[in-house]
Amino acid sequence: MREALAAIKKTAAYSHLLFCFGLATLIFSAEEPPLVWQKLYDSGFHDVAIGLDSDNSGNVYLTGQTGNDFNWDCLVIKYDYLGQTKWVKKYDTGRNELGYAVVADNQEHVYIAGQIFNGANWDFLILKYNSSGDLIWAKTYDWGGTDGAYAIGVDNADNVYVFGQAVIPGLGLNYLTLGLDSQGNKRWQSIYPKGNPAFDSYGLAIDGQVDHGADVYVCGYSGTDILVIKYEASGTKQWAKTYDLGSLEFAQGMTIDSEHNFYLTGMFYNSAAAKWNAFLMKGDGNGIATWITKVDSHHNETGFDVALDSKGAIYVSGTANNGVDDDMLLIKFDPQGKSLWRITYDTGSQNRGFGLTLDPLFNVFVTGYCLRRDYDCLTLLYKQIPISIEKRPVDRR
Ligand SMILES: [Ca+2]
Ligand SMILES: [Ca+2]
Ligand SMILES: [Ca+2]
Ligand SMILES: [Ca+2]
Repeated sequence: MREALAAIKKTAAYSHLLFCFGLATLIFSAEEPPLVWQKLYDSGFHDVAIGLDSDNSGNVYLTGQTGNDFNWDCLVIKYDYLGQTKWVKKYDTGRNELGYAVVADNQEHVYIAGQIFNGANWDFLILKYNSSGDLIWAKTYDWGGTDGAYAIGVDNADNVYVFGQAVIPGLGLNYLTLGLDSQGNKRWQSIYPKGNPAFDSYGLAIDGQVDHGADVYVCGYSGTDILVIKYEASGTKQWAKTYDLGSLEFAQGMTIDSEHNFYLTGMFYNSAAAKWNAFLMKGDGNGIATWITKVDSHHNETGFDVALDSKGAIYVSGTANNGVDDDMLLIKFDPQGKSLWRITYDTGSQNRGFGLTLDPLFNVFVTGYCLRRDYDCLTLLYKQIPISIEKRPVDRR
C-alpha cells in the first residue's frame, strides 16, 4: 500500500537499528504452528513486500516495491516451498512502478496489480509472467488522473479482474473494477463512489464455483462503513452492500469459501481503546452478514489479508503494535470466528505484515517488511499440522 511507502520515507533515518531474528511470541498456547523458515530479500535499497499468493505446486509469489526516491520498481519474487528463490524480477520502464497485489493460476502464471507513473500522473499497471518469470504482457490503464490497481484475481477461463481507484473526468474519485481478457484487454469497467479519498482500502476475491463461470467480489469502504460489491464475470453488478461495526471501518482483504460465503478483514476504530483494531467478518453470497469478530487490543492493530484451510479455519495477517514499534501479526480463527491462536513476529525493529497465503498442504505464508540497514522484504512460513486436503477452498485473490 502507499502507506508502506510513506512509512519508509518517515523512518528511513533509523537505518542503523540493530537487527535480530527469532523473537516470535506465542500468546495462545494451543496448536500454534512452528516457524519453518523466514526469508529476507534485500536489493541494497528499500524493499517492501505487500501481495502474496501460492500455486498448486506450493510455490509462493510476492510482489511489492524496490528502489529509492529516484527510481521505484515493481518487485516480483518466486520462492519454492523450501524458501529457495526461483526468480526475482524488477519491472522498470525508467519511471516509478509499484506492485501491490499478486495472484497465481494453475499454470504457474502470475499476475500483478500496481501503479505506474506516466510522467504526469499515476495509472493502473497490470503484469502477467509465465512460470519462468518471463513477462507475457504489461498493460496500463489511465483515466486521466491519479489511478491505481490494488487488488487482483483470475478466474478459471484466465479472465483477470482488477480493483483500484480512478479519477474519472466529471465524476471525480471512484472505486474502479476492471474485467480483462486473458491478454489483458479491457472487457468491462464499473465505478462506485469512493467517498473519503484519504484511506486506501481494497480487496478482491473470485468465486470460481458458480454455473456462469465466476463471481467477482470487491471490498473497501463507503462513507464510514465496510463496502462489498458482487459482480458476475460479465461485469453485471449483482449487489452492493455496506456493513457498520458502529465506528469507522475499512476492509482490506477478502476470500471466498466453497459455499459462496465471503470473509473480510480490515480495521475499525475502537473508540473505547482509542486505537485502530482488526476485525474479521463472514457474509453469504446474498450479502447477508453471518458474523463479525472484533479483535480488541490496547495497541493499534490492522488486518490486511485473509485465507481459509480445508477445515474452514480462517487466518488473518496484519500488523500489531507492541507499544514500542510494529510487528507482523498472524491470527487463526475457528469457522465461527473464535480466535484459536495468535502469533506476532518481531525482528526488534519496525515490521509490517501484509499478504497471506496457504499452500496445498495449508502451510501458512505471511509477507511484509522489516527494517535493517534499510527496508527489506520478509516472508515467513509456519508449518501446518497435517490435515486432509480433499476439500481445498477457493482462494484466488
Ligand atoms: Ca533493502
Ligand atoms: Ca522504475
Ligand atoms: Ca492516470
Ligand atoms: Ca517490531
